[in-house]
Amino acid sequence: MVNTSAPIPAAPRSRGRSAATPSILLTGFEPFGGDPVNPSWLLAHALHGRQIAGHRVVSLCLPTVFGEASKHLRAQVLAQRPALVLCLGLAGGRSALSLERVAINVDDARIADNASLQPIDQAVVAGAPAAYFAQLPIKAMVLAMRQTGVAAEVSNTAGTFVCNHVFYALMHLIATGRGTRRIRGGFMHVPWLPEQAQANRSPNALALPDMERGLRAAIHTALVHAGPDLALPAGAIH
Ligand code: PCA
Repeated sequence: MVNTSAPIPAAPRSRGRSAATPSILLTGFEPFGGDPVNPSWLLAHALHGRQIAGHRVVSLCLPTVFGEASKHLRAQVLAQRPALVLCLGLAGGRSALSLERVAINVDDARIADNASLQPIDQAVVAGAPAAYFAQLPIKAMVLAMRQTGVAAEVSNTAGTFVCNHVFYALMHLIATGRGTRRIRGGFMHVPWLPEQAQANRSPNALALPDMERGLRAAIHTALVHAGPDLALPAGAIH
């Protein structure tokens, strides 16, 4: 596993005028599992083309399909060579923006994906490490999100469905790809929108503008935070 306490370098900045503007790849997912919309894509789409800390946001919608999603992500990362990749996904029922700490090498689908695939206990990448930590200052990002007034937390499981699959594939690509080691990557789950929560009889929701405000703060912090992550207690007892 990657050492989570290693200092995280500041994002590389372009020097001369001719250097291309550094970029961020921000992904969301298409709707799945009967939900008519996926707020993860609404959020990513809302930030497409924006500048954050001197970086241009490029947004990409991933299919909620095992294999296909990671293939699309890989192609875009290798073509774009962003400084930061942040993938977003919906976790209906959660009450806060959830920055994921760890991706695990398991696909175990409780429901079928959008191509009717339902892998059970398969490796995301055969023979690869059991897990990778996000390469982001997750505690500093959680604090920055909370300071905008939005509920935010560290999550210690991204599940075993397509989100974890994509997160793991991203971190494996960064760790093993050609010239990809300087790319920082991670994953954030987002709650239902209020109307989705209501339809699912859940009290847990966040409004899109609140999530967008938190997300922008999180991205900004990911880009400007240098050195070790903050030692903020944000773990879980169970
Ligand atoms: N959430 C699912 C997959 C796509 C999405 O937005 C998940 O948490 O795995």
